[in-house]
Amino acid sequence: MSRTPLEQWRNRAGAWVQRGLDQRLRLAVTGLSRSGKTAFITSLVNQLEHAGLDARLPHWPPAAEGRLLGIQRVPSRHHHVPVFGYEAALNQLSATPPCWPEPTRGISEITLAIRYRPKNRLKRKLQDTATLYLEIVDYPGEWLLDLPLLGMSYAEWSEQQRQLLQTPALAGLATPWLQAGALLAADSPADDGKLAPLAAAYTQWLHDIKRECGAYLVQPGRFILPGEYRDAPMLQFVPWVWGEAPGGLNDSHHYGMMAARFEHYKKHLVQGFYRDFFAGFDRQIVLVDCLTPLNRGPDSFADLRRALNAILQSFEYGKSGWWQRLFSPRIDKLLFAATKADHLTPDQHGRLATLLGTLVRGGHRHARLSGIDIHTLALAAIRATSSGRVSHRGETIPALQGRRRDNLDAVALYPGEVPESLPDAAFWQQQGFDFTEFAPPEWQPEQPLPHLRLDQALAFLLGDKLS
Ligand SMILES: Nc1nc2c(ncn2[C@@H]2O[C@H](COP(=O)(O)OP(=O)(O)OP(=O)(O)O)[C@@H](O)[C@H]2O)c(=O)[nH]1
Ligand SMILES: [Mg+2]
Repeated sequence: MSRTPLEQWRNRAGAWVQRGLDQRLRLAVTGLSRSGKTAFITSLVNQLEHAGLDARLPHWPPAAEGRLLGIQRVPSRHHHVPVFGYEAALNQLSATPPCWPEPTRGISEITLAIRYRPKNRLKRKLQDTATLYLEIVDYPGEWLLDLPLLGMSYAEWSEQQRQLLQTPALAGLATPWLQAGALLAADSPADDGKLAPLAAAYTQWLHDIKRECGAYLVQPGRFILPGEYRDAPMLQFVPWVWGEAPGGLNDSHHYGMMAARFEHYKKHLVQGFYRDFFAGFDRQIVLVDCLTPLNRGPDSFADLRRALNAILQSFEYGKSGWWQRLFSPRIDKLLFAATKADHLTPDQHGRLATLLGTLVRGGHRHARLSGIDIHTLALAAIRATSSGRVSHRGETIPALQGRRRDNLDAVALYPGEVPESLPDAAFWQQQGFDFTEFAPPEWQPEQPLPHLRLDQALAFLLGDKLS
C-alpha cells in the first residue's frame, strides 16, 4: 500500500526524532589486576537483563519507576574486538560448585541496548520510547599500569624501578636479573642473546613479586600478559638500575637499545591501547580492592597507594595534561568504588568508602577542578555472604556467613574493622583485620545475581542518561 506524502514525511520525522533521542554511552571499567572488573561487568549486565523483571535495583530510578522496557545484547561497533565472555562467566558462577570468572587475558567488549520510557516531558512528547546504547570494555588490569609510562622517559622509569628496589621484600626476589644485568656493560654492542634472557629474568621477577608480595606496581604490564607479542624484541628490555644512566648512546649499544625498545613499547602498545580503547569514554568507574592489601600488610598497602597515585596522576583530567592532549577524553562522571564490600559487616561499609576516598584524594582533587562529577562508594558486584549477628562470649556481635573459597566450608565470622583513614603503625601491629576469601554464592541462573549497591553505581553512572 503506497503512503501519502504526509505519511511518508511523518515516518521520516519519527525516525529522525528517534535517532535524536537514542544515545550512546561508553563506560570505562578501570581497575588494577584482580580488583573485580570482570565480576562487576558480569553482574552489571546480569542486573540490566533482569531490570524491569525481578532485578533488585531499588536505588536505580528507571528500574524503580518501571520505565525500563527491555535490555538486549547487541553487536559491538568495533568488529575486531572479541565479545565479553558474559555467558562463560555466568556458566562458571552457576557451576557446581560455583567458581569465580577466570582472570582476563585480553580485551573484550559488550554493548547493551537499553530501551526505556523517558521521564523528561519534552522527550516524552517527541517519542514514547528511547534507547541508550551502553558500551562496556573489559581488559586485563595489568595493562592499566602501563598508562603512567607514557609520561616517563626510559631514564625516569629506570630511576622509579631503582627506588622500588629499596623495599627489601622486592629486592630479595630480584637477585637473578640484578646479577645478570650487572654483567652487562651499558656501552657494549647490543646483543639480543644477552638481552632476551635478562628480560625473561626480569619478567619472572614481576610474576614473583605479584604472587609473593602482593605487589601492584608491576611494569611493564605486557610483560606479565604479552598476548600475541610474547617474543617480540619490543618486550625485551629492563630498567637500567646499575649506576648512572650513560648519556649519548645510540641503539647499537645495550643501554640505547633498551631505551629505544622502551619508547617503541610506549608508542605501539601503550598508546595504541589507550587510543583504540580508552579514548572516547564518557564515564568511568575505578574499582579498587582495598581489602586484599589490608590483609597482606603495610608493604602491599603502600604499593597499592603508589599504583593508584601513578594511575590517577597520569589521567590528569584537566585541560593541560598529556592524557588530555593525547586522547581528549570527555569523561564527565567518575565513580570510585571499593569492591568486595560483602567481605565486611554492613557497619564497616561506610568506613571502607571513606578509606577509598582518602586513598584517591590526589586524583579526586584534580578531577574536581576540571568539573567532573565524582562519587565514592563501597559495593559488592556479586555478594557472596549474608550478614547477621552471632553471640560471642555473652555478647551479640555482627557477623558474616558464607563459604570459604579454598575448601567451601560454611563459616560465620567477624572480619574486623577497616581503618577509616590510612592505616598507621598501631593498625598494622594489632592487625585487627582478618579477611577470608569467599566462594561465589549458590545462585539460580534464572535469578539476578545478588549484589550490594550496584544500583547506586548505576544511578550515578547512567541516571541522567535515562531521564
Ligand atoms: N566476595 C566477592 N569477591 C569478589 C567480588 N568481585 C570480585 N571478587 C573476587 O575477586 C577476584 C577477582 O575478580 P575479577 O572480577 O576477576 O577481577 P578483575 O579486575 O577482572 O581481574 P583481572 O582480569 O585479573 O584484571 C574474583 O575471582 C573473586 O575472588 C565480589 O563482589 N564479592
Ligand atoms: Mg578481569
